[in-house]
Amino acid sequence: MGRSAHVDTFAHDHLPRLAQQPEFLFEQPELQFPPLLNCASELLDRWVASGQGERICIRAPGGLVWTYAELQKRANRIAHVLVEDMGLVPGNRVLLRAPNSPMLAACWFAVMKAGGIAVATMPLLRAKELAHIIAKAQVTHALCDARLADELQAAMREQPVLRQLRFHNDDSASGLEAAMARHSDDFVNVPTAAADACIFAFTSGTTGTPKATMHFHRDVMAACICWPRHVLHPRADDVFIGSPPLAFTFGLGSLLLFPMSVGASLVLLERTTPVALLEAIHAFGATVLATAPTSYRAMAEPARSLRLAAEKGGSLRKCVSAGEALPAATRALWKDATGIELIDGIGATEMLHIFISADEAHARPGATGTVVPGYHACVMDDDGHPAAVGSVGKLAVKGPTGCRYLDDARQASYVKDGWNYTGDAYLMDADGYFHYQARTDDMIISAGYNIGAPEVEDALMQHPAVAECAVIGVPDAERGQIVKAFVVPGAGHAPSEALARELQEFVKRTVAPYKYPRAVEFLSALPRTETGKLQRFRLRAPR
Ligand code: 3UK
Repeated sequence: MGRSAHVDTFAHDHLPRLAQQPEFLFEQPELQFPPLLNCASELLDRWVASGQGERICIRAPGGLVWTYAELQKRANRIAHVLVEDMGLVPGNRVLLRAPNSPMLAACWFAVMKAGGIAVATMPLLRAKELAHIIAKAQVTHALCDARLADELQAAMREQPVLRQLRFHNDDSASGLEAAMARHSDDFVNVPTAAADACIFAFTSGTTGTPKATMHFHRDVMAACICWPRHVLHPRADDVFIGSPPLAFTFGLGSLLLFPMSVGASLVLLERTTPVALLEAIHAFGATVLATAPTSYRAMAEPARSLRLAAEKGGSLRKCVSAGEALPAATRALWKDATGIELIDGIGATEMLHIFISADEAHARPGATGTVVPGYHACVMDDDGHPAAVGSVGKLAVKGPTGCRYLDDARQASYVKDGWNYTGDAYLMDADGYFHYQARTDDMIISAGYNIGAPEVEDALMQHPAVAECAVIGVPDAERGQIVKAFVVPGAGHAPSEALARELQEFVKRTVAPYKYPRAVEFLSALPRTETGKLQRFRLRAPR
């Protein structure tokens, strides 16, 4: 490993002990990284240096178009502001707060160039959550969209460790844009080590307090190599679009890093409701779409008349689903509406990106896919031994990326014997396809039967009256737990006793009858995180 370029050694000083780290595997030639590596040089500067700086990099609504050279100049100017005006030294943590936007991308690369550590945050976070992040990561600097100033300023008052803050989207003399104008658009990147931390990604926190995961420059590059090269197969003429925030590593990879790793272009959208996203796909001629399963479900009907797919005269050629289990019903619905077979992939903040997936030619309904080259995956029994083919156990993975929690006792439950345990119950079939069952703590055990909530949800979603649904186990004196379904009725369907009974009978006819929801409750919406993930714990809480 190269000598660290970090002057502020906070990240290094807070790595999990070596014995508690996962095993890292670099089995392929393209994963042999040099000792010095700065991911901004690889993903951004490389294109300009090779004479391709005029390629289009970022587009956004309102007609904004930045070439690779233009993005580089902005990132360079911001890097100067960070170092010369704000006193950043390599290894400092820089909080980023903005909706998906070109300036957020420029700020992210500026932090990489200056050798800092980017701590991107979800736009909807409040002062309390921001204060937790600032304290945990000991954030010293922040670059923030002026429209999101209030909550950050409130958090800063509580956490004086954050000393330096600049706003962009700000016309004032003290704003970031004015400061950028005073600096050169050339910048010599800090020669970071491949094993220097460059991002702290906070988990989306569907349970417990959010954890910070640490990733290195080499991890970023490994993520750009493994899944994109072996499963997504992006092209230089692709136009990427999607909804996940860049603060979520699904969004960071799929909407910024992966397109730039092949010199493609990307569209950054602030508004990504199903209708807005569909309009943008059309308006920008997007070819690769990344979003969550619920979003595909909501877009399917309106997409039908739009003929989005390249084969039907549109532009779209690849659709990626991640973040939550993809119900077979949603895969079928999207295929029927658009003609496009979804590319499902399971990733995790701890692993940086996707490690099990299947491309459109190898997709199998009900399975996430096979292990992504570069990674190893195994379903383990309760003793930490590989489970028999076809039996349910805990998913364990290892590869070039892995879990490093910042100062967190939960490291010992995610990493055991060198394997990363994602917290998911899976089975592997004889063909090496991995089938998602549930989160390990979401398996429902009712009268001795193991029932995975997603299987019941999938059955319910095949009923035309169901827009969205979620299934949990609730305590029951007689059966231990019973299956309970929360259902959001679709347009034109009103909640009623009769509808509840009809749904129960429908599930009994679709899957083994013992799995049917003995309780049904209607809701107008399901509780979700900003990353689109269902918050089952909020359904479990007595209301
Ligand atoms: C669940 C899935 C079944 C699973 C993520 C792609 O979701 C991401 O990261 P998070 O840390 O959550 C991880 C957990 O989410 N999950 C994600 N994708 C799938 N379950 N099928 C899927 N396709 O429980 C996993 O352990 O928020 C996804 C890329 C980067 C990411 N960070």
